[in-house]
Amino acid sequence: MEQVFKKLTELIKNNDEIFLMTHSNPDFDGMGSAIALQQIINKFNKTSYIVRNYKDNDHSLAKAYQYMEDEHIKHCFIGKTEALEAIKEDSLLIILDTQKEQLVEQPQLLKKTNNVIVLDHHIKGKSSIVGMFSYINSNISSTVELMVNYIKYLNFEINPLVATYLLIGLEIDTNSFTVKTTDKTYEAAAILARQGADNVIKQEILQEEKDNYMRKQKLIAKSYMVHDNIAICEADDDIYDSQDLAIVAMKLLQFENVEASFVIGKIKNNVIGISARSIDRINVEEIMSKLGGGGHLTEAAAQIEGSSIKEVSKLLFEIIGGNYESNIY
Ligand SMILES: [Mn+2]
Repeated sequence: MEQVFKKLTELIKNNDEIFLMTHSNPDFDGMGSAIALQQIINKFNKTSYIVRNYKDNDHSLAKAYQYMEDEHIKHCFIGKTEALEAIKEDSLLIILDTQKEQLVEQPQLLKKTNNVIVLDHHIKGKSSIVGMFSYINSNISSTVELMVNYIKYLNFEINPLVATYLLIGLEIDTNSFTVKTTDKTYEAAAILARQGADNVIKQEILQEEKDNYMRKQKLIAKSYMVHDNIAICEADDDIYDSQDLAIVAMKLLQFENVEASFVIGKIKNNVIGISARSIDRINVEEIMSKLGGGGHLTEAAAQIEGSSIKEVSKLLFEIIGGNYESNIY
């Protein structure tokens, strides 16, 4: 990884204007990493912008942005339309926590510059962005883990609040240190704790509105088992946040005998989302890719336009139906 960090540092130092972008519907792994990287870039006295969709209303991230304002932590966001106007041909664009063009916050930015760096921890797919420099390692738990190693390499002191965001990202991506967690992941957590990551602020940020919690509980109650080891939940007709579907899918893994979970719900008026999770024996990435989605062995998702929840459930059953055992190894 040292070579990667050397090269990354060199590229940052050689560019005066840098754009940072993660996937749309950002989480603390992608956005936390972008915020941390911006802090590093500030240290090198370079200008950088984090591409942000101001229409996003993720409750926890909104709290995180507010804390940054309150604590006067230097940061610089740019709207996804403004970024299109601001980026120049020779600007450096760093993509974090995804490598798929269709998943980034503003795909059109990729057409504006050829100076693209991709830093990601998802399995390399066929349609990955071709950057001038990429580091994609699916053996690490999260983009945060990569970022913490970079911080360590630079001997950089990160703001305790940002360390807190990184810890949240690490916890979310590893489902609280249960998936993809290695000794290095715990080491990253230890570094963040040493840099002042605050467990009280972490809890405050992750606290949610009771109504929202109850909505998810209802979905859990609606779930049923298939093949004795797969939990499926078909949501009602309300529109859900895709992250909430993911949280429910994750929760379902906590129940006895559940080896994989699929949560199907409306995420936009004519878009059905499926969030899939597994404890390891069932490859949900394989299943979701058959529905046009993707992800990891243990966490994946798909979005289907112009279908109903029932129709999507049927499609899922066609895949996991009779020969679902082929997905077990
Ligand atoms: Mn991630």
